Amino acid sequence: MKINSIYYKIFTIFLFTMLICSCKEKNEKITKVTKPNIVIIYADDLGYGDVGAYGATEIKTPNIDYLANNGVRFTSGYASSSTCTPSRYALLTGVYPWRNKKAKILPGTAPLIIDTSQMTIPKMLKTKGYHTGIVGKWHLGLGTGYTDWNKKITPGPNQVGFDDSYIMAATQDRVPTVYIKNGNVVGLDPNDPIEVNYKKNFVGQPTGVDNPELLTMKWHHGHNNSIVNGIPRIGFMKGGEAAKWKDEEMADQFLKEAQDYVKARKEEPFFLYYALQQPHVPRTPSPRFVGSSGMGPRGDVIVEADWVVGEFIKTLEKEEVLENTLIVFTSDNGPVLNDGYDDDAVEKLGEHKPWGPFKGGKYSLFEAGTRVPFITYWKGEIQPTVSDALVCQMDLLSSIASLIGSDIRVDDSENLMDLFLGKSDSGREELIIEATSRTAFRKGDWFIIPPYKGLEVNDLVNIELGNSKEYQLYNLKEDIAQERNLAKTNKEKLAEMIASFKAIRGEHDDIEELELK
Ligand code: NG6
Ligand code: CA
Repeated sequence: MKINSIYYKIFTIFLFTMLICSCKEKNEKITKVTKPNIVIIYADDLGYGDVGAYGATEIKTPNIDYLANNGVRFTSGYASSSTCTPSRYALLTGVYPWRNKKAKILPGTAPLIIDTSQMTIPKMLKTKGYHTGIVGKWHLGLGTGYTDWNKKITPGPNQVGFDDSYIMAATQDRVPTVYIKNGNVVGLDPNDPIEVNYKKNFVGQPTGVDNPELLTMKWHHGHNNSIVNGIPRIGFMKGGEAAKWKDEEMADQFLKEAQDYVKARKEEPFFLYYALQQPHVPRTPSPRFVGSSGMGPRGDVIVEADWVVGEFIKTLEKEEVLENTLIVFTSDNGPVLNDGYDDDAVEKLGEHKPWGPFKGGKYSLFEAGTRVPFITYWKGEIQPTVSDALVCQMDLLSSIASLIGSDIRVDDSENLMDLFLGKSDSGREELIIEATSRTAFRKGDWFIIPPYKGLEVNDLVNIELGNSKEYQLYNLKEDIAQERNLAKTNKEKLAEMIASFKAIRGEHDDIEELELK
């Protein structure tokens, strides 16, 4: 009898423990859904057609494909602009880039273009207890006008919402060619100060024009100022020898920083904006990837970027946070082959079509300029889906806010969280896209480009820019390649589109596109 009652007691305690455990699990599940980690992996100049899951057959991107095939693969996912700075501005602030006149391709010396009082994704996340970090390309300006690179560089990412930052200031082809961690140049020798000037060279410093014998990579257009690691850049730089990055190690360096960030912050909800530098010029794959694509450096750095994505996901898995992390993978603008260096991108392209089924590319108002790979992945939460709904990177701010229970919303940024989670198929009704200070408009399946005076084709990069003296009207459902301008035959639709476009954009002057020299 006594023994029986002991057994009975033990059994009751066991039942209780089980009950408590299952409740705890439930609670954890609830926490999981409301406070996932958020990671945005942002490629630079990666085209719609550069990714296997989006139709590439000549180049292999198994890791990005994994995300696409096990998450939501958007076929109408847009960057806000066909160049970098405006797209990044819109991604982080949720505001159309054409509302900010400073949101244009910036030199490395440009001041910060995000107002420090402005809402951003990381700021919004911080109100809900997130830790926030950025690793990779910034290109949104630093400082207030004159930057002393030898002192703390501020304001920058840390003043617009990032707790931790490890960045390159602008682009891989622009000086200063150094990493900046939380406002300080990494590895700077105080006895060898850095000076940067975008207008004139420093006395006695070699340049791409004067010293072709020092070059390991040849410039084609632009890119003939200071030489760093044998590569001629945009802008002049002096000093900072010990701090200069090694181009071939950049992918590994950013990956390591991103992995370290996850390891350091895995206990708290975190946001990581991981801004890859590939496949922007100069294309400098690690020796491990040289020849990996058979397509020359552009293909090789895409293979490298895909590898980086795979390694990063492995880290999330190893640190046991993959199932609690929403990953967004996308690109800041469409593809370009020759963007200023002779690197065989054109010559070794073969059958590969970086622009996918679309017309145009980087700098263009046509679809390939802004329609990019756009993937959301969340292990265990998102079911594999393909969505044709219209979405834009600008929508992430309000959408993520709604996911984590924040009331913060920004007008231009639509809350499409259900769509991002694969639980809805309704997206935006309309979207204005930008390309080097010009704008165009999509509503439903229709797309208009107002008349612009600039070149129709930029011969240097060999890209159709979308300029025409006449209005252009396309039906994207029937004419994905934008070959049939219906402006003259469907005047009613044209008038309707112009009215809807103006209702958002307002009256504005036509601005001529930037000149690539
Ligand atoms: C252009 C550069 C191009 C690239 C681009 C910015 C020249 C001739 N071309 O001005 O190489 O750097 O700016 O690219 O200098 S982006 O992806 O950051 O927008
Ligand atoms: Ca870019």
